[in-house]
Amino acid sequence: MNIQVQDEQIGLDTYGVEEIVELAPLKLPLENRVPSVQGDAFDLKSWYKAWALSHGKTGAPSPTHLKVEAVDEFQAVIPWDELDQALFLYAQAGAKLAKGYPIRLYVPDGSSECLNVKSVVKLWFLHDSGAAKEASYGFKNTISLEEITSNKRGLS
Ligand SMILES: Nc1nc2c(c(=O)[nH]1)N[C@H]1C(S)=C(S)[C@@H](COP(=O)(O)O)O[C@H]1N2
Ligand SMILES: [Mo]
Repeated sequence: MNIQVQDEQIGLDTYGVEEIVELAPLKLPLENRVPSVQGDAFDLKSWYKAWALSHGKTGAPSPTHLKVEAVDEFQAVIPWDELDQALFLYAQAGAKLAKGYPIRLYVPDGSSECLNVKSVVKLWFLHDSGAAKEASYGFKNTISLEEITSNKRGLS
């Protein structure tokens, strides 16, 4: 199963699990940051930097949010500030994930456990300083457009 990664300032790529893991500069046991769950994980923010670099982008501004979408259309939009400890679980006991395949997001210092999105297949790195300052999550089309874009821009 493929994972799509997009950033308007960098590009759009499609990776398999092995490819996305290969790009990661910081791999670590998930339990280092999420003591209750074991597995192999990689750090989100250093992955993003490495990905930007792979496109020749060094001094690009940080995203404002990460949006993830899962196979079941569950999605979350999370402010960049909540993601310092965020990581993706990609294997457990040397095997692909039985629950959460292809990769699962964990946000240890996030505002809710509901942000630990399973079966992530799309990552959008957003640059939208007007977007919500609080994380949101839910099934696609139940999360309102207002929640995603927030601050009621463009309505007047
Ligand atoms: N893809 C996907 N990820 C998801 C959900 C979901 O419905 N679909 N539910 C979220 C919610 S609301 C919670 S509380 C946790 C539950 O994680 P668990 O299944 O490991 O208990 O997963 C989150 N990740
Ligand atoms: Mo939840």
